[in-house]
Amino acid sequence: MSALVTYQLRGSIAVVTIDNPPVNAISQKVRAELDAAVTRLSEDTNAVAAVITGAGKVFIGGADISEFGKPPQAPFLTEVLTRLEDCPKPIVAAINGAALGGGLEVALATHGRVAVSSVSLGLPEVTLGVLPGAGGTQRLPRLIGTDAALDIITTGKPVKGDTALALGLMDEVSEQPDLLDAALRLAEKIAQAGAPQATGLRALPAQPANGFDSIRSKVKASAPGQVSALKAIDAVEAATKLGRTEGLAEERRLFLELMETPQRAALIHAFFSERKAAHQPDVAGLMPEPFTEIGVVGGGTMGAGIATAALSAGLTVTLIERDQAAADKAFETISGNLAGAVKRGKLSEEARQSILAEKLTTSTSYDALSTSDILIEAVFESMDVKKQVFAQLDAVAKPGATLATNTSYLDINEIAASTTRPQGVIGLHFFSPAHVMRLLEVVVAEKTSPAHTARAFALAKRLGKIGVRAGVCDGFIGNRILSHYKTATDHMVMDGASPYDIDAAVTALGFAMGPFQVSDLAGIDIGHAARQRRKPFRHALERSADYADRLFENGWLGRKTGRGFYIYDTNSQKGRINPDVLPLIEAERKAAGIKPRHFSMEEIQRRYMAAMINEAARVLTDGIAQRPSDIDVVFLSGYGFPRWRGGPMHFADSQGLAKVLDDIRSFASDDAHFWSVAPLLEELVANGQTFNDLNKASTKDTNS
Ligand code: T1G
Repeated sequence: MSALVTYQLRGSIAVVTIDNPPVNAISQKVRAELDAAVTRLSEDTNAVAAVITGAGKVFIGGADISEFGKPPQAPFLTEVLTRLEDCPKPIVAAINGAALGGGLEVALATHGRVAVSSVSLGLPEVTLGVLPGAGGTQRLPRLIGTDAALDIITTGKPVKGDTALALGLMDEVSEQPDLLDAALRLAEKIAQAGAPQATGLRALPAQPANGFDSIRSKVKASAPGQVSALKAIDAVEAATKLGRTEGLAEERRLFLELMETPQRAALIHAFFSERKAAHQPDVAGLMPEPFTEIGVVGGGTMGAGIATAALSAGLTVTLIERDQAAADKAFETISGNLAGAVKRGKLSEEARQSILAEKLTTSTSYDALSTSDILIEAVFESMDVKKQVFAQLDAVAKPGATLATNTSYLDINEIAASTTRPQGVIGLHFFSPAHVMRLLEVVVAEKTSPAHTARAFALAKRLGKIGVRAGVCDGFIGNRILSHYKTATDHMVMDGASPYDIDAAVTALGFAMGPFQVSDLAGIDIGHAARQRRKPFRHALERSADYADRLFENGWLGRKTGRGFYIYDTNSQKGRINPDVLPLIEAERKAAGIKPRHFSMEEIQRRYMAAMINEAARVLTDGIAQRPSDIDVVFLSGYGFPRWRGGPMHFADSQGLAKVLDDIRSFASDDAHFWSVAPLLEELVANGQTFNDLNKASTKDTNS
């Protein structure tokens, strides 16, 4: 078995390299070999110090998450790092790439740290439902202070090497190829100064400036329902009261408690599901055609957002509009989007200026797209308009170019058939704002070739988005399922539930917003248009629930008009209940001859989730989604589903599919929407299977 940790003397300094592709994750074998390397160092009479570094582009990507949920195996990282820290010879970390979770904890246990300025350093454990469990909550506050440590630990957000230097987390920043030499020099210097100081044995860190409880309140507000960050605060508080040994023991206790929570299982499921979504059986191993130039047709909100996303990823963009005024307006929108990135510290002002000067071209002529590698149309949602645009793209695009539509529901097979190159036509369904939302539904049409599919997923990764493959149908994955739980919501309103109780019930599940708050945000006119469009296809059993059309007719379109289901005064983001809505709904119920009844919060939640899961099961059966976890990824990254619940399919498994099926059957007694149960759901329950069983089967066939 090849070594995962090598030990090589450079003069009198041992270079210890962790080489466990693809991210040097700390598996049991890595822990054991790192432990052995530290022992070897302390016994090696030819060595006065050591430098630890990572092979490849990552320093250490953390503990091996695939070991989570399995019985812990010695040696435990906490103990390995205490022995490392107590080594009588200094050990310096040469941080060549991302140092995350246990990776940063290894660096914290060393006696000196040198990093490349561009690397990410962080403790993302709370985003996985756990906490830094190998000394991070004890050493980081001792090194950079309690407040700065709490910010890094409770947000899970990484910092770059240069910020780490300013915080005192790094001793030096050095660029490749000098990084190792800089670390060797630092190791030499510390060795000459005598016995190295163990960070974990420094004085107790101070209390946070505003006390731990103020941090707890902030965390509760920012991640309602999630427990990991709160327990991480408890571990840091222990660091301010206990010495290293007791503090590490408390940290371990809290870590193991979190390891057992359903939230940890859900968050790890989300982590791996996002990566699994990129595994496509028909494109495995295909090298996507390279791309550098993106063409965008349409400079409205979506087109400008897509252009912004591509520009922010370093790609060149040519955007065309129907006339110069519209092209200029698109330019201004993109400039404003990039200014937002500057404000958020994601981009420097000079980078913004150079992007606008060198990377963005606007034009009113299709000929300007003749060199684009990927052309994306984001024009009005009308099949005739799309076909006209694709006819023009087909005429000017270079051979091998990918022609993509951003449509959210139109039939892409029909659009492809209107071109001479259907194999190059694909759907790229961005979510608004396109330069912010991580989800990208990659809609693969019947004739789309694997090469263009592979390129679309490479584009998603390049844009920092999560690509999820979808088949062609009305609404693809997310919006198709949304239309069903929205119908169930409408039926509850007509039968007596208040929109405000429904919003409260859905946010109590952990969603950032309820359906009516979303409706106000997106615009009640959007919902109205969707209802008009779907009316001809409305299932005979669907009841008309057009109460929202009454708001539309009153001109109450939501935030954009300051009034919808809620009233938005200038200084109130949240909005207050619009008192005219309930009387309007009561009139609709009366006209329909409905005697309203009460809906408890629990029943609202069960109906909402049952409708979502039922349609999601149909989406799987129809082959619109490849696997249940892909549906989870769609809802986690595009629809505000609480990440610590893992997505609708993981949630269904955790509730028990038999219970979900019982719910659907019981709701069918008063709501025809539940009359058609998804056959897959009945089949899984009959076979005692879960959606995750389908995920495992899918992974087997895509790990090719
Ligand atoms: N463990 C196991 N597998 C991992 C992994 C990890 N830590 N990180 C990534 N992978 C897999 C991933 O599933 C994918 O597999 C492949 O590696 C490439 O990943 C004790 C307890 C390091 C920034 O949260 O953020 O330490 O799909 O596509 O874009 O306190 O991976 O190819 O089969 O993401 O180059 C904390 C998680 C763990 C970091 C590289 N660490 N990883 O990004 O590659 S908990 C993290 C990342 C912990 C300690 C606690 C990123 C990356 P496949 P990728 P990338």
